[in-house]
Amino acid sequence: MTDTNINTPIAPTWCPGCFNFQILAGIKSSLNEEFKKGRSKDDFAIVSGIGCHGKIFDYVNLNGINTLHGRVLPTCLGIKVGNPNLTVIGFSGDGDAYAEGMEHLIHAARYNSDFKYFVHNNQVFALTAGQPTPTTEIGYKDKITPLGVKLHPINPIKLMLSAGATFVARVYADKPQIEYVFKEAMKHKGFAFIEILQPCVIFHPDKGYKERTYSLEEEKHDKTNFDAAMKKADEFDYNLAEKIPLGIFYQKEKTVFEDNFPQLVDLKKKGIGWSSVKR
Ligand SMILES: Cc1ncc(C[n+]2csc(CCOP(=O)(O)OP(=O)(O)O)c2C)c(N)n1
Repeated sequence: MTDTNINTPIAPTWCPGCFNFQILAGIKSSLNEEFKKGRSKDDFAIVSGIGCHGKIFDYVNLNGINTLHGRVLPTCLGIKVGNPNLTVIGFSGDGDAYAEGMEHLIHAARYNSDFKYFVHNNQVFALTAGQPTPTTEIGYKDKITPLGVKLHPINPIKLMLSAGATFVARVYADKPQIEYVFKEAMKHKGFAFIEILQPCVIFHPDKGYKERTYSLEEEKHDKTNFDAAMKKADEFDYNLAEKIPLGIFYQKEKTVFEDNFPQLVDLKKKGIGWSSVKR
């Protein structure tokens, strides 16, 4: 019988009310939807970094690697190159993705390897008690920044668009939004960058963001239009903003990294690593 039980006996140690619970619930139900299509646990590998987000690795019973801080993307790439038939999913925090792992992020967009990458962006290094990250808003104060953050945050959506990413999305840490974007990302052949706006109930609670969000899909945003995507990315600069667009900013087809290597194309044809379903 195909093993599809992704629960683990480990009790989550996230804070009560942490929005990582929403992300976990969305990821689990999305994986269960994949299993209904006949796929099994052997078809997936997950990678997480170091931080509160990284604990997701302990709560989803799939193979993978809880890797070094900032090294989720090269680990995903390594797994994908080792077996291109695996569906590889990476999880990072904003510190993990945009500070320690920044150099990998740009190249991941450029490589377009066929894996999915979720960034739990709570705008702080949460596990180490709330230090500012590259997406913390100006004025944020903590013990190591008593005068407040002075630097302007980076804009990861614009960065990913500029670096050539083929799937660029942002959602809020709500289970249904995770399910929506997971489904869309799974359909995409190539690197999928998904930023999740994730309030940290202790160090960076929602600063009125949720009520300012709106859906790009409902606004009939053309996700094939690069210039329109850039314009939408500009609407929220990670400081206080009028409106925060959510959904898929941009999507396009481009050669997948693995398809540049005949030996990997051959492995794909043989379908090694798929327990039940061939693509
Ligand atoms: C190379 C390295 N630098 C720093 C640390 C210390 N460290 C552990 S967790 C963490 C914060 C992680 O923040 P983020 O990636 O935003 O994840 P979050 O805890 O917010 O989910 C840091 C700085 C480390 N483990 N390794």
